[in-house]
Amino acid sequence: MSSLRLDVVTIFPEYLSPLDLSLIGKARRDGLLDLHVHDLRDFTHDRHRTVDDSPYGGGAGMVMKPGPWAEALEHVVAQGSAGGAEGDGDGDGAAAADSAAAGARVPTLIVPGPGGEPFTQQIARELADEAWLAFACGRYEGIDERVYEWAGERMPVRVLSLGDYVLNGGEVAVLAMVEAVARLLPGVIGNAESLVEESHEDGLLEYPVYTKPAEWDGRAVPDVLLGGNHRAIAEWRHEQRLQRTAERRPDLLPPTAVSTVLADLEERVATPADAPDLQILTRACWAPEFARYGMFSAGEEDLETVRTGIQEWDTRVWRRDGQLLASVRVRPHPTQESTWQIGRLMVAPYLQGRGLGRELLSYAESLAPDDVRTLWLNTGAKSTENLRLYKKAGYRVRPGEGEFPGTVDLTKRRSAASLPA
Ligand code: JD8
Repeated sequence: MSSLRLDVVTIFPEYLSPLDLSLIGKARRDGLLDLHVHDLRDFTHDRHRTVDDSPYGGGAGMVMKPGPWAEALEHVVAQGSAGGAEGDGDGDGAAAADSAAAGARVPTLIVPGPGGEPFTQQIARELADEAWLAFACGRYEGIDERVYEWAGERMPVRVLSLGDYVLNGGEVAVLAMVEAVARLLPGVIGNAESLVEESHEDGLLEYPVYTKPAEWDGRAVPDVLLGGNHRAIAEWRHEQRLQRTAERRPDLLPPTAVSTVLADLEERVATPADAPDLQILTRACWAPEFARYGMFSAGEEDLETVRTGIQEWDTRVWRRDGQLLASVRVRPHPTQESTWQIGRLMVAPYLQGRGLGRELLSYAESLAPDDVRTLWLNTGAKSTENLRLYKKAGYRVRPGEGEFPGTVDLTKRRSAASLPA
């Protein structure tokens, strides 16, 4: 198992001592991580070991001198690539051989700075694939700009920011970046499995976690977690992750999950002009049915039939930027008294699984006139997702074949609550 070599240059070497602790400390002892900390002042030649001077052009504070930085980085490159005879000179006595950065002639230099590219989990993954990283911890008002140019002529340089707030130096950022990178290395985190479902790993925030006791301070653990139904637990956790991300970090939501509510879309009563788009949405939504049953039913409707449907049903369409994303149609059941027929509940495939279907159904139910007592649906006998959604919404499958071959009818008594007072 190859080890990642890390060199950190700073005027506060003790600031990095937290990396001796916990999993990162263990990873170093297990040889998974080869960390070397260098004191920038060791690369000065004056009695006061000066690393800073006043800024050209005036202004507050001091700027870090280029000379010591160049010497320090030359030392790092020399030690790391050769694994230097006398060891790597950082006094940790690590044998020369194992400190050579396997296969890398020069390190990738990371310079933390408030103006840098935002550091993210994606960048952490990229850096974890490297063999050798060097970190330059600035202080004062920053490092003389010529050091960035000088280094860029010798090695890859990335200026990274920990976040949109100001720190006094780069050390805290290096601590965070080293931890975020090192924990992705094989063997550092006990069960790598737990890495999978983490925040930012797949873009969503993590789900809430609970442990014993099941009742604490009169507060219960969600039942679904106690039920042992792993599929239900996984669904609940995914829903929690979506909700939390939508609430706290909508910017992280994948486009598919943005605005998973009808209210964000433009709703209209369909007209024959909507027929072409409705035909497309219907075919897209019925394709899985075709795969399942080899029958296409609604998906086979030609444009004229779709237009007829628009005239015979109260068809609602939801668009965003003109794109048809959802539709449902309703009408009084032609043969069953005070029964409200709901049909063609459709959500664009890439938006499915986000609760829009449930919203469409309850909206279609809300359109029922006051005299309606029964709500009626029809779906494929093997359409597991649709059947799960409808049963979850309180519908019961009617015995026998449904209105069309291979389908079932489902009904639900209209709840007193939804009836007018
Ligand atoms: C490196 C010097 C201090 C910054 C004058 C305050 C990262 N997210 C972040 N915020 N701040 C830093 C950071 C700050 C640093 C240095 C990183 C080196 N300072 C300077 C400019 C304004 N002082 C950071 N990553």
